[in-house]
Amino acid sequence: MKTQALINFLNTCSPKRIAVIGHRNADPDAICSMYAFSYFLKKLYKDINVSLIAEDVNKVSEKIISELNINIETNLLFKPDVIALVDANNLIQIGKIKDFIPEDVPIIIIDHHTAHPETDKISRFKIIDEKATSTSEIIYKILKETSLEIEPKIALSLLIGILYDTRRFTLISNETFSIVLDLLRAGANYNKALELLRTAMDRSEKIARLKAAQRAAIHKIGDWIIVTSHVSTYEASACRALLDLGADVAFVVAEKEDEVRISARATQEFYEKTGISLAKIMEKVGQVIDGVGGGHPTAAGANGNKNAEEGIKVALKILEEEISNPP
Ligand SMILES: [Mn+2]
Repeated sequence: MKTQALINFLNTCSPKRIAVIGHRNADPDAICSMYAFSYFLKKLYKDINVSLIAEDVNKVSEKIISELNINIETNLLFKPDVIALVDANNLIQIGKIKDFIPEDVPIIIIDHHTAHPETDKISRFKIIDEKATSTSEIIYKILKETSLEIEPKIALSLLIGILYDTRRFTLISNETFSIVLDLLRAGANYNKALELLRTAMDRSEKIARLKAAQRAAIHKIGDWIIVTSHVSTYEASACRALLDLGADVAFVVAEKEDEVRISARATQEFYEKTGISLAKIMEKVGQVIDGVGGGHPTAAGANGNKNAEEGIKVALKILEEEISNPP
């Protein structure tokens, strides 16, 4: 981890005010890593003013924010000396806040998603670790390398971020358990973390998942079952539901007025056997739908504003080519 370089860079900005910005529909990893990063900044600089900002947050994050008493603002209220994008690596992901970012403010990026072509263009400093299971894990390492004490509340929030992004320890790296053990020793309460992540599924989410199944189109490519569908919202949840039903890869479109969102999920087995990364596919799909795409090898998405059908066609075409011509 380039922690010392990060500190050196921050020092050159002599920051008094820092904006820590997460992606739209901020999930618990985004919220918890932003929160732990603000703790790091406050330890580093006395009297610093740190704002945590996300255009909106998802349902489970709402519960965490109120339980842990984290203050999240929905837009920039002042001109910061530095902007830190956390759990995001490009400006499209932060939604409307993008339009309020002053051009002359340096941006740093701390993230674990597959790097996006925009990442280098917009950032003056970055820590990108695609192998990290979560951005929370990266922040943990930053705190460790600075030998800062991790307070129980910070340990709990990092544990929540890790639990969420690893889907409760299904997508782990070898290191994850030792990090978690350290967080438990620092005072994180595992049962509390699990409890905060538990949410009842909305009726509308259940309906979206059922509709996605009802409208599913099944494409058999090689030995694989690829499923495409569409809903008006909850496209990521619908993708996961289709995987549970037996799809190896699922693409679900959510379209409303001038907005197109496409979510993509693949099983771990699909990725291991084919080496095909959905992040790369969705990057191309993002261009087709006049927006941006990316993510992880088995979980990715794209946001844009047109050509939803064309986007799906392109995704299927790339999959077909890559499956029939393995590298
Ligand atoms: Mn994350």
